[in-house]
Amino acid sequence: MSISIPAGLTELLQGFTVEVLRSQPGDLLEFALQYFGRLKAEAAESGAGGGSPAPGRERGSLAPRRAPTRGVSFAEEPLQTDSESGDEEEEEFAAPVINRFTRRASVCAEAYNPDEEEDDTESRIIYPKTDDQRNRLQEACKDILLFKNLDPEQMSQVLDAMFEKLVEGGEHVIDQGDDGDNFYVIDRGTYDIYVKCDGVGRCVGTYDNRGSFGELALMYNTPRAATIIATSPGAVWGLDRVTFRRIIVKNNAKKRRMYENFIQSLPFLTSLELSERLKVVDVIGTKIYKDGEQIITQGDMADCFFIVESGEVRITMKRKNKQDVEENGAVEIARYSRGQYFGELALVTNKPRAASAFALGTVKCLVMDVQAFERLLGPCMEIMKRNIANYEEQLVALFGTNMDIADPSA
Ligand code: 1OR
Ligand code: 1OR
Repeated sequence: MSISIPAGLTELLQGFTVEVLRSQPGDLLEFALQYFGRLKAEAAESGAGGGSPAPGRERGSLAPRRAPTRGVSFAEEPLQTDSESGDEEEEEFAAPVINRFTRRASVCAEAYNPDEEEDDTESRIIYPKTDDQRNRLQEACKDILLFKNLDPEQMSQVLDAMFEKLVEGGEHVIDQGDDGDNFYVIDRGTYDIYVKCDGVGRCVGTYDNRGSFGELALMYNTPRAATIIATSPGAVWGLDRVTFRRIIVKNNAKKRRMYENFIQSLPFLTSLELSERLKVVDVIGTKIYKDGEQIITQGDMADCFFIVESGEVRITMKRKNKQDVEENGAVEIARYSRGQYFGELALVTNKPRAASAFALGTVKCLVMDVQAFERLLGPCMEIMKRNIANYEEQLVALFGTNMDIADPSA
């Protein structure tokens, strides 16, 4: 016997369940009456005719989508005043919460006041994991920059809430224009990033067995900015939107308070608008290196960019002789301290690291991944390329030869 499940039933009940878990109402029946009553009213208002929510592959129509810029910047948006907070409550209540099962349901584009968010232990999401899963998850999350500033308790809540999703080659993990449901950390597999330009999708980058994606729609309440397609069988770890906002977005507000002034003071970012600089803060992670620790290895493939927050960084370079055998030792070619950057060259030229970097004393760096670098620092490229041109001059002065780097003016 086959039972047919009405379209939208799963999303409807899951949305409700998540809202109950989040709000922990005293009177469940009363809460349900209000929840579904409001859902019905919203549906009627938006012309959906009061039917059940749209099924999975359709964009839901129950909650209005705000302008994409909504909620982009905490610093620019004042915190809720008392007179506004009533609206805020209604809105939060009205919009069904996105979870991993409702991929294309409408986004609850709530204004977010990180300081007022309750740390409600009972609404935590926990996916039990095998030892193997936990080990792989920990390994995959080790270098995720968005997790770098979390305290151990926040990190353990994030790990608990993550769930494994297997993907097939050719599968779209994210489609541009959709509403955001989850943030993803790559466990394994390769993925292409496509961005539509005049309606035509163009591959603008790839992920190779590491990294993360899907944070933008959740951070800024915007539609998905790119399509992510698996180019091999693989697996990703998902983190639901509610947990992401409760922990990562809240943490980003703290990061903005910590780094806003520092980021404003960096000369090489002068070409960026204020809001773009704040987005830089949102994606950076901080890494601390012990005295003598290697930060970059010459010849490695590159996937991130560094800004020195404190301490000193030594840049050294080895040269190869005519037989392609390494010459003895490396030469120190530069030192960087607070406010200076390094590790941009390989990202700009798409070549291996041209030099190595080591910590002199304890060093703290702000680190940005290559996708964020390309997405956010385009306007700063002229300044960086001018500096790269200087490297070439200094290379000639030091070694009496030119270095094999791309034409910086290209
Ligand atoms: P999202 O939630 O918008 C798609 O869903 C994800 O793709 C996005 O978050 C990012 O995590 C990821 N531009 C926009 N999104 C990108 C980009 C990107 N790269 C990765 N994502 N650009 C490519 C930079 C290499 C800029 C293209 C113009
Ligand atoms: P990367 O991604 O290649 C090593 O990783 C980083 O060292 C490099 O980016 C630059 O940020 C930094 N030539 C090449 N890279 C340099 C140089 C440099 N100085 C710093 N880096 N030269 C020295 C100029 C003072 C010219 C060669 C001697």
